[in-house]
Amino acid sequence: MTYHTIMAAAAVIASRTERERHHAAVVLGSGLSDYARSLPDAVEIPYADLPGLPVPKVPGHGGSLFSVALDGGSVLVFAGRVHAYEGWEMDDVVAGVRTAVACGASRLMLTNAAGGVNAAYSPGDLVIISDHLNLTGLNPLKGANDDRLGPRFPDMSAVYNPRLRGALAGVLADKGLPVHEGVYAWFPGPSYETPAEVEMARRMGADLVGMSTVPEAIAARHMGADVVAVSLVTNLAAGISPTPLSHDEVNEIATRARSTFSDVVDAFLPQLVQH
Ligand code: 8IG
Repeated sequence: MTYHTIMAAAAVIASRTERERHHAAVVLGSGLSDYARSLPDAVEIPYADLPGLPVPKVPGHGGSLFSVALDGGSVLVFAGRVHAYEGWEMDDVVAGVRTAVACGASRLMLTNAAGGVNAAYSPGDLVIISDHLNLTGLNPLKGANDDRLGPRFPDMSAVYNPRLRGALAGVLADKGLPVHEGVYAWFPGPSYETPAEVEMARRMGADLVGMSTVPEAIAARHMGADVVAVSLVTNLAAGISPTPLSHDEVNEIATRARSTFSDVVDAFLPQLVQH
């Protein structure tokens, strides 16, 4: 996705929404896309109408962008993301995030479903990501750097903004939910990890394992946006869980956690916009 394409997509968003800029953006993870349907008076733009945006082929991953006005600003909500394991290029994986930042979104909330490695987590818990381990060998910034987007060697010492993490922790605490923070290890997938791989990740400092989020976080920080990310623990990772992992189990937990997730995002969005 060239600079020109990013700007073209941002121009479509500005004209369709009649909003000159957006202040923040949210990316909804697997099984969490339904949240976008609950937004009042949202303007929907299918990804297919946006230059450079990949159109997800996976059922349940959506494929529309929603624009919504809140007190104090407007937010872009991405319902549907694509993953490297589907065969997409890194450039495609981060196209939405780059477009959002080009629209003015200087704060980004990333959400995902993930496997829990930390034994203190239970399926259904939300975990605020404090840092990540990139175990894929992939990087969305590989290749020629476009200096208009950001620097060649961007700092990654605070990918997940401490103030935004604190604000999100406050929302969880207010709702009486467990407040967890943890390190997210990005694996390429699509097979889940072996127990040995989960044990490796745990010894490296991982609390969560997943197949998304990290490339978007890197691309957003490259462009200077502040990032906050949250994982819904839908399963305990292999070897932590006594039973084999199943995608059905993951979907069932995501369905059950849907209303909690919605309540948390609803409460957090105004803070994300005004931060
Ligand atoms: I949901 O256990 C979900 N996504 N890598 N491992 C990895 N990704 C996941 C997992 C998991 N659960």
